[in-house]
Amino acid sequence: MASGMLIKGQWTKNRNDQDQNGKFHVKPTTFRDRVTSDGSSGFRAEAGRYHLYVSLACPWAHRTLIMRELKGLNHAISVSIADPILGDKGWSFSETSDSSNGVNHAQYLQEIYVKTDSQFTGRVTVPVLWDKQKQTIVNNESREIIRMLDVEFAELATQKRDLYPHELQQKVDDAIDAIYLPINVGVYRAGFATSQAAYEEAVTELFQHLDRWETLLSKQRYLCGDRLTEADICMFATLYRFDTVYYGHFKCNLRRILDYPNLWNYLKDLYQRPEFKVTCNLKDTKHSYYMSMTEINPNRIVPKGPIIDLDEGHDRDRFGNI
Ligand SMILES: N[C@@H](CCC(=O)N[C@@H](CS)C(=O)NCC(=O)O)C(=O)O
Repeated sequence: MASGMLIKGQWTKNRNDQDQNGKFHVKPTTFRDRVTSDGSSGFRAEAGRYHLYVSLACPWAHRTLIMRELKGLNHAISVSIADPILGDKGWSFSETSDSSNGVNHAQYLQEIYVKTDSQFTGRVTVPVLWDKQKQTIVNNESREIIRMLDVEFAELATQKRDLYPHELQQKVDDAIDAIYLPINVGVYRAGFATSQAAYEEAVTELFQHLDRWETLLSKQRYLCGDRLTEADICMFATLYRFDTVYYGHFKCNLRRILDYPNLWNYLKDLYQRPEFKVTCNLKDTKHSYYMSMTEINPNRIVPKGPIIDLDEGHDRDRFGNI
């Protein structure tokens, strides 16, 4: 993805995400403050104070939307959805305007970053958690945002489920770590590789890890056992896009998720829950990837297929219905 970046607060189109060996790297995100339930961090969890900037195409942003639904935090945290296609100036809000909900009246996401730090240097990414009170970005790292929504906003949540249960915390953190580089980033490492060797390394590792989770999911319903956790949200966002986008567009084509009985049924199981389904938009996702990333799809043709049905029955109730 080479839409551009900010350098000292100025938008530039010069950007390179690959090293000299053609390997794609993700640079760490910059805004890492935390909302806390007691306000000790300077950001207290309060209804109406925070806003999320997301794209429906983006798997990282998707995590935050799912968590917001699962916790029943829609009343507490508002959302702006970016236009599907990542343009020359990055994510924009022309169609589903940010001004319509009166938060920042921003046309481009980059304005939010510059408002927070006029000298900002880095990629302008979704998701973003914005503090309407302090007029600043709190955090732009999905893994940390979902943890805050889950744990720190718990008192505001209308759904009292805990996706980071005490007895599973280490397991959840380990699972999120374990899937991050080979799977969540792995699809991008394959898709954005600019050398054969870098591509093959990424794709081999990706499928080795999918194979391992396939085996595990033959014995248990969820990644960390018999309870839905944050780790499942992180896995879901990648699996959901796999057969439709990553298989073709990113050449992750050793197998489809459809070819893995357990991963496929696990994906359908999660997708069919209303809190997941309402956050899903495959049409926008597909258009976004195929039309934004012109360096790997220069003619911007969006494939018609594949024909897959995430609503067909699944077999995961065999593990018990939790
Ligand atoms: N590590 C970040 C990654 C976020 C990210 O890479 N988002 C992509 C969309 S999928 C983005 O906004 N890209 C814009 C760009 O790179 O210019 C997170 O998990 O929140």
